[in-house]
Amino acid sequence: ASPLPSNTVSRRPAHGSAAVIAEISEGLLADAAHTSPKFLYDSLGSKLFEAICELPEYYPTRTEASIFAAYGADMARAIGEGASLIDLGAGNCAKAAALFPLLKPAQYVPVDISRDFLLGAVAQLRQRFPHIEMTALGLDFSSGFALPDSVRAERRVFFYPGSSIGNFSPEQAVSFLRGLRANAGEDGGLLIGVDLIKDHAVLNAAYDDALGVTGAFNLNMLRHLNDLIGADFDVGQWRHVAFFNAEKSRIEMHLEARCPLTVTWRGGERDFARGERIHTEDSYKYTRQSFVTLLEKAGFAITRMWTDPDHWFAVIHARA
Ligand code: AVJ
Repeated sequence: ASPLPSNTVSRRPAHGSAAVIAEISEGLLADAAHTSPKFLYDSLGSKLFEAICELPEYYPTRTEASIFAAYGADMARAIGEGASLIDLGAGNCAKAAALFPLLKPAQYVPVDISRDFLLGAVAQLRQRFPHIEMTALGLDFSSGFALPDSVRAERRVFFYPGSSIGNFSPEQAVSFLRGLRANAGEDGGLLIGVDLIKDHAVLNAAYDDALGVTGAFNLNMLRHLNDLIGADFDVGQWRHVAFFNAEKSRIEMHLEARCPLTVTWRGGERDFARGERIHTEDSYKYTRQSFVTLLEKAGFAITRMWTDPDHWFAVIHARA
């Protein structure tokens, strides 16, 4: 039991497993240093991401929410009641909870790498929706996962909102989606949100906001790495860099060394020159057509697409 009230950030360092340490070390030691964006989400990182979603510049969350608000009933008709709704990267579970009254799922299965944050959210949700069976899974699903037997086998519908699919390269996305399709079974499906290519200034501002919340979110990864691998990153020596790479159709986030420095961690060490970067996240942007093609490559059959009037964001229902 934690001595801290549940609404405070846990200060207990969460040391990474040997596999996590190996994964991070390998990325930090690569010629072009990189880390997986999943390490952005410790308890504080999840809260900073919630704050990002409130920013005027960060249009994806509110644009997607406007699509759910306008077409939620339509989506529920396409999907049908009584599904097992498997929410990938559920976070605070707010997006799925907003759909419960329309979708009427029999079971809700939120999955998130930020386990403590997820369990807090689910505890509140159980009070509000006592008739929905809830099975929270605190795990990393980014490299594929097997669902436990407690998840009903019939009518599995994966819910993957927020354009989180954008963290995968298109090739990785196809194989990840193939895995979902295999797990969904014949009567299952997918409800997925995807961010669309738009004016580059809009894209850039969304990942480099005036308040610096996205910068804090990115820099917080260094604190998380300090916990996970016993590193000695000094956050003040780094700066947030984010920009749209049009050639690759993705936002890139990096952390850039402000001065020459050395980082040491359990089993490793690296020098960084001034201006040298760690690539922390990609967020791929698609056209409606390019994303439909990607879903079809993964074997899904598209039933419906919903979008906002500006075509900034799309929500798609696909059958396995
Ligand atoms: C949670 C992956 C959808 O790419 O927009 C927000 C994460 N990174 N601001 C995104 C993020 C910087 C977000 N996803």
